[in-house]
Amino acid sequence: MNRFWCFFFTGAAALAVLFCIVGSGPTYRWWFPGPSISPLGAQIDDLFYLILVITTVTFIGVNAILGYVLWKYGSGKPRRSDFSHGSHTLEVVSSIVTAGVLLFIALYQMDVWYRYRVKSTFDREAVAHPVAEVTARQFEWRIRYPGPGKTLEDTPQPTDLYTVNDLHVPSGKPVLIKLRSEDVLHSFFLPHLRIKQDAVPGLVIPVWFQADKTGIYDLVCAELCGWGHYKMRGQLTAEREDERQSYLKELSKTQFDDGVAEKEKSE
Ligand SMILES: [Cu+2]
Repeated sequence: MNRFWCFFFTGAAALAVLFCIVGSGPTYRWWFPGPSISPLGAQIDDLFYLILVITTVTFIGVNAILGYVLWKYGSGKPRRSDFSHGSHTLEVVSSIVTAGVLLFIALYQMDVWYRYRVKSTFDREAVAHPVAEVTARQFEWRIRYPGPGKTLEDTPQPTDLYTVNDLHVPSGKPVLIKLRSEDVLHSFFLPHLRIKQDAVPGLVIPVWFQADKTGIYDLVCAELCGWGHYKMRGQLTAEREDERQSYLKELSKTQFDDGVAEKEKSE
């Protein structure tokens, strides 16, 4: 019975590791919805796995020591505890090692951070022609596209096209959206691309990404923004440029339809 706590704590830690291994496998996919479809996302995954390896090794190491101590002192006759000031050397070594690991991660991730966040590194073409303005509000994504052949302006234009919860972007090249919020904090999250950016009231935040595979992907809100947070489920449609153009044309037809059939107009 005295060794119960040893089994309890090491067992719980082993179960946690086991769940993570099984859950991350292709059967359950608790972590990522498949491999990243964006080149930057793949780099972000590499960082994620690097940090995961470091934390897993630390986790297993710490629990092994805990298990050993519980095993060693968890049996035998109860005895008086030793009084100890601790070990100065051990504290210095563990502080330096921890600082070293953190410093390494901080430096190692800078390249990815730089590409993702520093405006001067953004693709020039994408910056010059943002595909859309995405405005988060309780509880939907409002999307404003520039009219055909137009460039997105900061303020709404009569030729702009509007839709909700469906963001169409061309695949295979970097695109930029302008992210805003109308009310509270939201978070623009494209899990398949590993893109996540807070939408902050009062700010217009440029977000760039590149979907290399055509398809329909999740666009969700990753910030608990009110009772209807769960309803902010949109989609990202990555398609060929010509498909996107015909989508916009269709959208424009619907939006500017005055209810009079074409035939009647010409009469
Ligand atoms: Cu939200």
